[in-house]
Amino acid sequence: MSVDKTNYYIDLENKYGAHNYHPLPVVLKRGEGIYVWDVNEKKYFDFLSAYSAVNQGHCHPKIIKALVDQSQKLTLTSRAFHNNILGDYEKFISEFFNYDRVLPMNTGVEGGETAVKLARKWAYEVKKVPQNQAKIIFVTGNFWGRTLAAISSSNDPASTTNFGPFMPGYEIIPYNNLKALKESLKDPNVAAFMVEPIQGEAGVVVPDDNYLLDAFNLCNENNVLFIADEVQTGIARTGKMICCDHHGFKPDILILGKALSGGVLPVSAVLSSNEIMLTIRPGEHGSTYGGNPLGCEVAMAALQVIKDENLCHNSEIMGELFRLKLNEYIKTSNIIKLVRGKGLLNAIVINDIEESETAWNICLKLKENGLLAKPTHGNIIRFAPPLTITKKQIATAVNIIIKTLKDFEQNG
Ligand code: IF1
Repeated sequence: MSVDKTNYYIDLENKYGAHNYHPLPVVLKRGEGIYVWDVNEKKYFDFLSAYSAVNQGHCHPKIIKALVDQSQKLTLTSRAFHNNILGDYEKFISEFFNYDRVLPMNTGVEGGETAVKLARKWAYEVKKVPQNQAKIIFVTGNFWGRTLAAISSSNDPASTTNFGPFMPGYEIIPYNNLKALKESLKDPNVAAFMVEPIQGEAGVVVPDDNYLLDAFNLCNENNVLFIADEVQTGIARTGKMICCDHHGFKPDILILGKALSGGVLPVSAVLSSNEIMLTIRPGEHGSTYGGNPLGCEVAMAALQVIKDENLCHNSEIMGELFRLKLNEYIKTSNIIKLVRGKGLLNAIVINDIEESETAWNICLKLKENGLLAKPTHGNIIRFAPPLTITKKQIATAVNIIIKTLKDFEQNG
């Protein structure tokens, strides 16, 4: 029996790393498809998918092949020079999502920053909003990253406390509230409305069916850009290629990240029209790694896998099966209030106060039983496996979840 090195690795992180996370006490060393293994070779269902970054499954062979092949040719040129990959990628992804153009970045939050800068540029140069008066509307419960521009739009003290002062020109209105949006759109200086179609971090909060399309139409009527942050909901996670596809409209600006590279390396993208995208001219925005040949090849392979393996459809039907099975259990549960989500972005809401440790303790028990998930807030647990999961695997995973919840109800 080999020595359990879990604590060795955790202690190193505690001693030498910033304490900016509170991970579950598990140390992973291998991932393949929907499974991960810890340093003791214990196997787990991964029901977080690195927050929906490994939609295609861990270490997908076609994405890894794209990485390895390109890594031995050319990894980074910077944008000071052209290369033989970027143009093909820009054509591929623009056509894939039916937009005129793409601005390639790296992390999701850089995508959000890019979208905010594009909206402001468009406001001053196309909508003719007076200088430095452009306003961006966000909603309560939003999460689009950790930069100062991102947290300036947050109403979560965990994101904002002692990080001020904050970005001006923002307004925060209630999510899923068209009346509030209509009121805020009366201001002629509004450049854009930025929203997640489903709020991930807030706890997989699904708005009313009509909310997104009505909000999009209100923006259109008021010459305001609709920015969809699909960093977490995009790339087939909710059963459609992007979540807005459930509602039959195309956002003016689309932000993608995470699974755009299948969890292999950071790739994000902002897609939009010529009118909006060309307001940014040479030297006005970018990033050292933005659009690097390695990331482009990986992203094209990652998107192709979504299509080739029909992962939108699989996400939709496996998500329905997951919610069906859990709703069966909920009828007799006194610990779970409800399950909610779309496709394979789901969460259970625990019948307990927000500050309770219940969700965390349930996740510890799930880990013991071979399934990894993490609470989003005190009483909500998100379940988001890779989209390659099969019916049989869903059934096994749901049995683990229900067994764990039943044991928890009886023994705490
Ligand atoms: C962490 C949360 C999820 C996002 C949406 C942009 C970004 C994210 C809708 C920024 C990132 C990540 C960040 C990661 C954990 C995870 C997360 F819990 F933080 F909120 F998924 F819900 N838009 N979400 O969800 O993308 O810059 O990170 O690439 O910070 O621990 P990023």
